[in-house]
Amino acid sequence: MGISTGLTLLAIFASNAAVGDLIYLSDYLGVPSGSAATAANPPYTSLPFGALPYGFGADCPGTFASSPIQFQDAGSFAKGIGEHPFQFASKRIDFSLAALRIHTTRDLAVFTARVGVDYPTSVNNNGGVFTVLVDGVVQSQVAIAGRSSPSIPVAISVVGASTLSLITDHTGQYNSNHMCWADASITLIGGPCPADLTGDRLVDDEDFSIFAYAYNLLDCADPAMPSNCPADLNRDGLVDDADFPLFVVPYNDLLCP
Ligand SMILES: [Ca+2]
Ligand SMILES: [Ca+2]
Repeated sequence: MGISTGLTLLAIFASNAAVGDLIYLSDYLGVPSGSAATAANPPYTSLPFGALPYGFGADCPGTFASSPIQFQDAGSFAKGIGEHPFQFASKRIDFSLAALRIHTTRDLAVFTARVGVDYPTSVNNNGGVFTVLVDGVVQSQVAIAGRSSPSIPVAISVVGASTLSLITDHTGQYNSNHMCWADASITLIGGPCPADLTGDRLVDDEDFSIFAYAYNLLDCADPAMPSNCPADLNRDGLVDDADFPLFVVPYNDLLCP
């Protein structure tokens, strides 16, 4: 079920991408908000090293709990990712930033989250280490002793990076150990660049060929049209002569603002 759900989420996200200042990574686990993940969901995420495909929560603590993430010192959070390391010691989600980048017209800048152990669904001798990798290099490592320990904010640059990995390892009791990345998100910088149809912040020949393909199809309702009809730059349902100047001016400039 993961792929179709992911595409639905993607369509919702893509329509909002140009106006938002951040994206929530829980929208890319490929399961509905409030649900525990039951399968790996490429292309946004993968579960490497033989990680078991469950125990990840979208906007919830993970595993079977559907309640919001809640830290004793910081209240509850509408968005976030829960990881349940369970007896297998380590949970890891790899986000493909390249895959995410195609669906925003701005630059991915900084990963931010508040890490802690979910208070209602964990016990006090749960706890562990939260590790953030960018392109396989450790950028942050934070230990939380248990659900009564203060939550801690993390902020890591992902500018120009390909992969963001969120790893939890339990050091305490593993049963009901719900280690959470509350508000896990990536802030966006730079101006919107809708003529960049490939998400690489350049408006070049690659974008031109995508635009030309859409221009020949004309109608956004054509089944062959790319999802969400990105070449329809004035959003009137057609890719036609009205869109052409909106494409060709940034094409001449090459660089996004
Ligand atoms: Ca481009
Ligand atoms: Ca149009």
